[in-house]
Amino acid sequence: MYQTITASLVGAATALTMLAGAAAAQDWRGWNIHVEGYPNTVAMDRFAELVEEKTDGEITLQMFHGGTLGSQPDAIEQVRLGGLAVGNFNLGPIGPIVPEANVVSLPFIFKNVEHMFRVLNGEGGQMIADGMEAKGLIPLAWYDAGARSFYNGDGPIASPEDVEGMKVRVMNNDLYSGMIAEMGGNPSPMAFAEVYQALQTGVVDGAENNWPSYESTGHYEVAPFFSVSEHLIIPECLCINADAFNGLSEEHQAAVREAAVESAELQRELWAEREAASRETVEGAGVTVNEIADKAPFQEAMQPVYETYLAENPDLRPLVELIQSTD
Ligand code: GTR
Repeated sequence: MYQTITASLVGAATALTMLAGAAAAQDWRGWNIHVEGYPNTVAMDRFAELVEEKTDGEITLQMFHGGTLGSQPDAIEQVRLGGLAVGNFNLGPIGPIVPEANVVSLPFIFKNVEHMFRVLNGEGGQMIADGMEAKGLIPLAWYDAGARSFYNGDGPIASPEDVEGMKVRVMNNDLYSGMIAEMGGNPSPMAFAEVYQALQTGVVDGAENNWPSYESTGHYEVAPFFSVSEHLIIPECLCINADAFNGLSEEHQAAVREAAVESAELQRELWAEREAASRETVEGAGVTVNEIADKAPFQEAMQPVYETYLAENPDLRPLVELIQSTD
């Protein structure tokens, strides 16, 4: 009898310990759109390792790469709602949900990538992060995504007039559709995964992206003219569901944030290398690179895009001006 009671007490205690353990341990799932070896993929895997290490295995993260868990707009919703814990997102498709974050999708708003990071590290970055958190997403760190330029199959784009009548794939965001329409082109919002085939079959005539994505997707094979317009410099985030993050202990919050910052440092290093390597790869494959000496006509053509954005978001004028006046 005595033994039976002891045994069941021990059993109950074990079950309780297991339960407590289960409540503390967290198994996260993460989304990423890119292929193996891409800087963001490597950096998100590193984030997963670091989170596990720094929380002594109390938080684990399983990463799903290549967009296997869905398109980017869907994945953003999933992280907002908590179906997924984390994701590496471009701020382009976050813009339609978070007006403050949409400011980075104004063409030519940043002078270069360094300027973008200076803004993100200051008050402007805080305003963007606060806007995102209010919509359920916390940006733990910022990734580099370089500058985006136009590419197509028919010949170089040297001036906005060359875009006239062209069907151009853009990410889902009205600002990008406006950007193409202002040059007389036909914007075609479409998921990243569909672009190769759309270019190949002529559903679109062109698209726009940075060097690494132009190369990793093979778009250069079907759109071999790359015109260096650098019309958009859009940051990316390592984003987490706000409730998941705010529900962590202070120690775990610090550990996860540290892991994200280290992951971003790695991403930016790898990004610099990959930008150069991708350019070399596509040039080696016969891509014609058209440097655009004078970008002023493109910048002027974008004025109506700014006017529409500011008319729809008058309260964000200070943020636009803050970015424009940041050195
Ligand atoms: C890439 C970016 C992806 C995705 C893609 C696109 O540069 O890293 O997150 O936004 O562009 O054009 O859809």
